[in-house]
Amino acid sequence: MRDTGLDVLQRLLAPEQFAKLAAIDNPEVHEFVAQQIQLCRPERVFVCDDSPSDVEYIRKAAIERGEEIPLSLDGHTAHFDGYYDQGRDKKNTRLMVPPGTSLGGDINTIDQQEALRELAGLMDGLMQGREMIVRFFCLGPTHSVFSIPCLQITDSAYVAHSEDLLYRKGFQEFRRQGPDARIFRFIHCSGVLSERKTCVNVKDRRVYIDCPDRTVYSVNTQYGGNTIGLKKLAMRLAIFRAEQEGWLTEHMLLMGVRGPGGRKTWVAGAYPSMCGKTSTAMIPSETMVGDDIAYLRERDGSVYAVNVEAGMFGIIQGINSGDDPIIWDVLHTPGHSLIFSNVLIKDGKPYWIDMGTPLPPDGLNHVGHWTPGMVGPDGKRVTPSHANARFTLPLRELKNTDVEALENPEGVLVRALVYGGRDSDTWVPVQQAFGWEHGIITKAASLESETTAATLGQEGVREFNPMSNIDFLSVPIGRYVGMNLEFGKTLATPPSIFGVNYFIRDRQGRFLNQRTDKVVWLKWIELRVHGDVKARRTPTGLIPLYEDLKRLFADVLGKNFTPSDYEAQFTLRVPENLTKIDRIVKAYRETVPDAPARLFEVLEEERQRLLAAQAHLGDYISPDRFGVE
Ligand code: SPV
Ligand code: MN
Repeated sequence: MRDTGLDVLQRLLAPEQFAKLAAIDNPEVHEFVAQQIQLCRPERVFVCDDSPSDVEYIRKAAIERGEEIPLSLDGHTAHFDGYYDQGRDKKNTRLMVPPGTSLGGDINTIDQQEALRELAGLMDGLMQGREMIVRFFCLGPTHSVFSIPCLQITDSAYVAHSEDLLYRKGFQEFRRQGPDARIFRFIHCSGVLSERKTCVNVKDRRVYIDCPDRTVYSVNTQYGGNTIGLKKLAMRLAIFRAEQEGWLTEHMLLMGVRGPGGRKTWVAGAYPSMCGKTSTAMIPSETMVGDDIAYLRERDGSVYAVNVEAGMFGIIQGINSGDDPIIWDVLHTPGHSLIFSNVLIKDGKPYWIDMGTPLPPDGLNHVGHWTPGMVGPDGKRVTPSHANARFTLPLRELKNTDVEALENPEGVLVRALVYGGRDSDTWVPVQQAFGWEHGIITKAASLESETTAATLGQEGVREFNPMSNIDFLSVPIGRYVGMNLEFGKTLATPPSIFGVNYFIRDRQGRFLNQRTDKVVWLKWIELRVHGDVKARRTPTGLIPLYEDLKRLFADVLGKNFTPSDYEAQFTLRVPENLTKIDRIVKAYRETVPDAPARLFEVLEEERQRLLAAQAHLGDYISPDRFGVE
C-alpha cells in the first residue's frame, strides 16, 4: 500500500514536530507538506502550533539567521530585500491554466503542466541545509462564514514572522475544521541567499498561482508582496473562489466614519497601491478595520465585510509625526514586534524619506553601506530608503483600530463603496454614482491610476485598473465586472458608490487639495448615505453643495473653504472626462473580450450626458451650473 502523507511525515520529521501535524485531522495538509519536503529537501522541519514558544522561536530565528536585524527599540527589527527585489514582480507572476486557456490580455498566465515542470526544476533541493517552517493561519476572523484556513510553508523566518504580525493564527482553526477545511496552500522558497540574506537568483523569481488547486508557489524572492502567501497571493485564490460562490474579494480598506449624534457608518474603499488607501483608513478622527483587502458578502439584502488581515504592511515613505500621529507613535514604541523593511538604519534607528526629521549622512540600507549620491548596480541613484520601504505591524497596536469590529465574525455592514485613483486632471475630488450599476461601471470598472513604486517598472504612467484589482485578478476582467454588477442586483439595500480623487491638479500642475482634505470627502459621503445633505446632479455623478463643504471644512479641519476653492476643485472638466471614456471603452473593447454589454451602454449614456452639457455650457462647467436635488 502507498504511504500516506502522514507516514512520510512520521519518517521525515522529528517526533515533536510530527506530533503537531498529526494533531490536525486533514490528509490534504499531510500530503501537501510531505510533497514539499520531498521536493525541497530541507535539513529539518519546524511546525508552528501557535504556542507562544513556537511563535517566539520564529521571531528569534529571523534574527539569528540574519534575515532581520534588531534595532534599538525592544522588539523592532529591520529586514532588507535585494536591490532587484523591491516590489511585486508582475512579469513573473502568473496564473496556472489548462492548455489553450486565456484569461484576457491583462492577466498573465502559464500552462499548468509547464509551470509544474519549471517549478519542479527550480525547487528541487532548494531548501537543502535550511529549515522548512510550516504555519497555519486564518484569512478573515475565525469561526466565521468568511474564514479561510491557510497553510504556509516557507524557508524564510522573516516571511513566517511577518505573517504572525499580519494574520490571525490558524492552528486551532485547522484542528476545528478537520478534514472539511477548504484550505489555501502556499509554498515559498527563498532560493540562494547572499551574505546579506537577500535572494541572489532573482532572474529565476517565479510566483505561480494555481486557482483550481488552491495553491501558490513563490520562488527566489523575499519581497513581501511576492512571498507573504496570505496577502496578494491568496487574493487571487479568493477572487477565483468568490466568483464561483457569488461574493467579492476586493482590494479595499474598511473604516468607520463618524457622523452626527455618535453615528458610525462603515465604508469600504478601493485604491490602487500608493493612492491613499492606508492614509484614508488611518484618518485619525475615524476608526479603522482594515487597510488593504476585504471580503464582501450579502446577508439579508445588505453587504457585510471583513478585513481579511489583522496587520498592516504599510508604506513608510512620507510617514511623519504631524500627518500620521498614530502610526508614528507605534513606530516609536518599544515592546512589541515590528518589522521595518528597506529603510535606512543608523545606530540602531530606522530612517526614511520624508519622515520630517533630518536623515543621517550615511547608514545601512538595501544596497549595503549607503552614502549620498551613490549609484546602484543599474546606474540609478540610490535613495536613502526605498520608495516602497514598508513597516509591518499588528493592527491592534494602532489606537484607531476598532478591534471589536475587526474580530467580529459577522463582519460590518457596509453603506458606501469608494473608488479612487491617482488622477491629475479628470475626476472631481468626490462624487456619488447614480446607483449600483452606474457606480460599478463608471467609477469602479473605469478606475485608472498613474503608476507608483509599489510594482517594479516605470512610475507616472496612467494605467487602467478596474476596482484597483487589475494586478490580482484570477478571472477574466469582463467576468469580474459582471460579477460585481450581479452582486448588486441581489441587494435590497446596496451600498452607495462614490468616486474620489485626492490628486486633482490645476492647469499649472499644482495639487488643488491638501492631504488632510480627504476627511471632508469621507464626512460628506457619510452624510449622503443617510440622506442628510443634498447634491448637484452633473453628467458624471452627484457632487456636494458649496455650503455643505464650507461647513464640513470649518467643523472638521478648521479651514476656510472658499467659493473659488469649490469652483477650482469641482468644475466639471468635460474634455478630460470624454477622453477618459474613450480610453476606457478602448481598453474594454481591445483587451476584454467578455466585457458585459451594459458596460458600453452605460459609458455611452455618460458620454451623451457630457456632450449635451458641453453644447449648453462649454468645456469647463462651474459646479453652480448644475441643479440641486
Ligand atoms: C500593494 O502593493 O497593494 C500592497 C503591498 O498592499 S503588496 O503586498 O506588495 O501588494
Ligand atoms: Mn495593496
